[in-house]
Amino acid sequence: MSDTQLVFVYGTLKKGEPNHEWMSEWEAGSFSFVGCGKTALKFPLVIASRYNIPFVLDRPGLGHNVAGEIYKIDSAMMNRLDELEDYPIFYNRKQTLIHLNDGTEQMCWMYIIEKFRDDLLQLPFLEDYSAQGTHGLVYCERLMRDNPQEYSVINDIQGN
Ligand code: PCA
Repeated sequence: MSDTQLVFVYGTLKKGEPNHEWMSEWEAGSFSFVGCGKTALKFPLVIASRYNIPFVLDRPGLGHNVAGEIYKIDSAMMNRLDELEDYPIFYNRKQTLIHLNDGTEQMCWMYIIEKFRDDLLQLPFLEDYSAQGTHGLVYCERLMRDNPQEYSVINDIQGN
């Protein structure tokens, strides 16, 4: 694979989660699993919006060392993930240090929300996301969304 970058996924892109196929069933780009790990810094990971979307909020120091998976991806796959995450309009992405479970560490891209309503910090902070977790907040996939005119996820999260 030429032209590769590392991405750390903590939400619906993880194996077994609702958007993993976005990566695994797309032939035009490549990805390979590197390992599991945790963010070196603590971050608030919350589930929010009417579609129960997981978000890491850009407030390092709050919350937990978030668990996730590291993938090596090419630039076509990076573009593909950016499309899903609506980068840079909704999620931004930043390089952050990840401690891998094998004891090594790597700087990886992570999708993160920079602009958000203050009261999202009142939500429970998760450490290891699963759409089917005991929180009961099952993720609503894009294709299943009702997309009413009066509701915008971005405005909801950003508090516009
Ligand atoms: N997808 C990205 C960010 C949040 C989400 O659901 C991920 O899994 O890391």
